[in-house]
Amino acid sequence: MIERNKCIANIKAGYLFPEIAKRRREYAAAHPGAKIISLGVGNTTEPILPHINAGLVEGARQLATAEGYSGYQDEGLLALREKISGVFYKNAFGPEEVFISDGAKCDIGRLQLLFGAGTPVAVQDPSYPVYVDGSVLIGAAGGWAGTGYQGITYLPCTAENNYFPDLEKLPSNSLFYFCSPNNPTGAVADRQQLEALVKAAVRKGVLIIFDAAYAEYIRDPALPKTIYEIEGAKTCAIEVNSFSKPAGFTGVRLGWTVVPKELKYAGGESVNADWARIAGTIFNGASNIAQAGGLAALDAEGLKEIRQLCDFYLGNAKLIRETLQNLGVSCVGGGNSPYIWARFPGRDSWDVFAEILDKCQVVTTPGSGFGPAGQSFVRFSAFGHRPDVEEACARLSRLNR
Ligand code: PGU
Repeated sequence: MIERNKCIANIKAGYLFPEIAKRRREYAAAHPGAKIISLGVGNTTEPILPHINAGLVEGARQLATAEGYSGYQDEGLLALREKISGVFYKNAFGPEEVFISDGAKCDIGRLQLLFGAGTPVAVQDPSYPVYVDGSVLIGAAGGWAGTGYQGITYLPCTAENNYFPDLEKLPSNSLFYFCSPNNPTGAVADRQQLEALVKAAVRKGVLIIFDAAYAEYIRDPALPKTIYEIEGAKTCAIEVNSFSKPAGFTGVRLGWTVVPKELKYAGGESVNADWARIAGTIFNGASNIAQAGGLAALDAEGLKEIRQLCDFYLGNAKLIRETLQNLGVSCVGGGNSPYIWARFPGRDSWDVFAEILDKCQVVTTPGSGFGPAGQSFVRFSAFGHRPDVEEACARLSRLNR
């Protein structure tokens, strides 16, 4: 019979979030009637706001008309690509540099096809698990029959280094996943840090995949919302982004990836041209309805709704953070991001997860699931209905008993 892909044999048995869902189900089965509140997976909970929703509805209505009907839209609607460049990048990119996707996660997985097996990969530690699992899955780092996770360079981001990695340790000619505002720590890299990052990447021949999925949660105007605010970034960075967290599109599915024309491989070939080739070959575009919603999200009224929605979740984040601090738990994040990163010194993350579930019936995410430096931490997500978040905060006081 055909052999199994060795890369699948290399990957850890279960993806982090389904594992958490499984533990929640087991707890619920053993404790019938328990009202469990999830501050675990970062999944949006609030209804899509009216103007953006009207865009989605109109997109669907158009499909039923002779004039408005549309079929395949491989590269994404021209108007949406132009609007993304205008709203987020001051028109620094032509539409052929902005690729519409069905979400950031999907593109994070597909982007690895550009580099293939054996590519050295570096990540911030802790980081969103898709960077590491996606790399192992395609045989980057260790290669096809390779060493799996051992081939990945983990760059610790801890309180000691202000959640910014030691760039001296960044391997040359590698792919480096960098997420700001960070999932899970909530840390946001400042301008100086990103300048150092771009400089190091250019010097070492590193390609940065910059994940800006939480950029709209930044409230401090001094903090960069995109890597392209930094000079030189067009020659060393791809940026992925999403409508999921700013517009509540986690279930609608819409994102984008910027691949600048200036970005070149070692041999001088265009990364943009290859990405256009790959996207055109194995991806048939995001839903036309979702794209109509995206267009509405980026006009003046839609941008107001994005701000309103992010402010709501940031309000939750503030409640969670203050509650934890009042309990004497040291934590960071939550000010410019929807995640709070809480430290329980000397404890195992999964034990803390289990204790919070058992005493408070609140689901969190164990920090060790994001990398070795996440040990002893748990992540609290601010995505939840306000009464649930308030109830969860009230229950957290049971941790002291
Ligand atoms: N990038 C980052 C940094 C994320 O945290 C997430 C979702 C995504 C991308 C996915 O964006 P889409 O555009 O919706 O594809 N992180 C959530 C959900 C977990 C998951 O694996 O999807 C989280 O809880 O970390």
